[in-house]
Amino acid sequence: MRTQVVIIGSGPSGLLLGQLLSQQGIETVILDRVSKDYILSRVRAGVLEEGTVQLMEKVGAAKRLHQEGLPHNGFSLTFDGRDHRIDLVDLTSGKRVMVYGQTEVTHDLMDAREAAGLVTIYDAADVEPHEFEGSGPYVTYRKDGINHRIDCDFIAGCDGFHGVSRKSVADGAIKEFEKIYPFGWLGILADVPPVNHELIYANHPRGFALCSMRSHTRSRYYVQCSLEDRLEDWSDQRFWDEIRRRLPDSHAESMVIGPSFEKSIAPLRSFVSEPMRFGRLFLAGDAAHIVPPTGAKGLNLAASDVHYLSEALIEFYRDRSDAGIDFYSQKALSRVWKAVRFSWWMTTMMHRFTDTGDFGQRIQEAELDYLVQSRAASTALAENYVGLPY
Ligand code: RFL
Ligand code: PHB
Repeated sequence: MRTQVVIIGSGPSGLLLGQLLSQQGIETVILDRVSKDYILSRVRAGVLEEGTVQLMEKVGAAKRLHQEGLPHNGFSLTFDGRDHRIDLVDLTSGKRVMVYGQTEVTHDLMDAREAAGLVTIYDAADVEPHEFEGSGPYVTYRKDGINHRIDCDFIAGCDGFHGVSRKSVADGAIKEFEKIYPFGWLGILADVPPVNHELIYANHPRGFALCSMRSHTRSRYYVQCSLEDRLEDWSDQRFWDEIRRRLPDSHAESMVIGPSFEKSIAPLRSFVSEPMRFGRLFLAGDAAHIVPPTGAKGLNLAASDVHYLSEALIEFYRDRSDAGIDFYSQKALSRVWKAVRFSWWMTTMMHRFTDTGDFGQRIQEAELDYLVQSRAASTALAENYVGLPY
């Protein structure tokens, strides 16, 4: 088989790239090692920047997002018994975010791809990119016991942090930057109405907590937990008791509780690999970088990466120019590092650290106090949260 661009990974970055390219007549094949149902069972991000929403509109996959998504004009920061609202619209002259689950984004993009009759091969085993440093790259994989090869012009590695694309690059050609945080997030989904109409990010002596949502009847809640914790340690009752302790009384008292139907623990890390291009192989999304979820940036960075990458590839096919692809890595990384910085800062400000001592604790308190007193500091937070311009 031959195509123009092989996309490894059918997560949001791969699917969005596929739509952006096919709209311009560029042929793609998407390969994923797992099934469609498995991808749709993963519960992940929930907050979309306006730029991400606009990309969904551009590829004609935003109908349901506009029907069911919840526009949010602000969120709360609670700490030291205080409840401070960050008014995104006021602080950013009219910008807001959209609460709409990544699972739904993925679903809508899969539907758009299917409607356009484009090829996605699920359950593709042993996917491997080859010869991307030369002019004739190809990808091999195995499906139902049969070996396949797809020749192509370019390979897009959209296969997440554990994918094969980044690992295929020669050791000396890549530089990795990493920070592991000494805690994780325990998250649940439950069909109970959200405790507040906007998100609450809570800093508490017992640890961070986040109250988010998927709809008016479905809540997504998280608590900071130890990396040693196992899911069996966390009954629903323990979770509800713990999150209520970490919220101001008014919210704790009004929180509706009920059985969870999803529960998982995620470790927190910051990670960037440079560059994001190796000859005819490009990395995008979590394949190239990971941010802790505190700033709600992971999915949004995946979207901005594929925006830059699609523009570069479209320019290549339309103008026969390498300028865009030569500049892709630098352009994407410049936005990536700003989101990495913001996510690290939000994480540092909102979590309990056992390793920074009393000094670190006082610095955190001063940071929060400054943030709520200074419009300039609140504006910097709001500007990053709604997403820096592309
Ligand atoms: P994905 O979604 O991981 O998709 C990669 C796809 O590649 C496939 N794959 C392979 N296919 C073929 N061969 C191989 N060898 C392969 N290896 C992997 C996988 O099966 C998969 O289908 O990466 P992508 O597309 O780059 O998307 C990135 C986002 O998923 C991620 O950044 C976000 O979920 C992060 N994130 C959040 N981001 C936000 O913007 N806002 C949020 O509110 C937010 N909340 C979160 C989050 C991540 C979380 N976790 C998972 C820690 C909350 C949580 C709890
Ligand atoms: C979510 O709804 O899953 C969510 C929201 C905001 C975050 C992280 C996750 O910062």
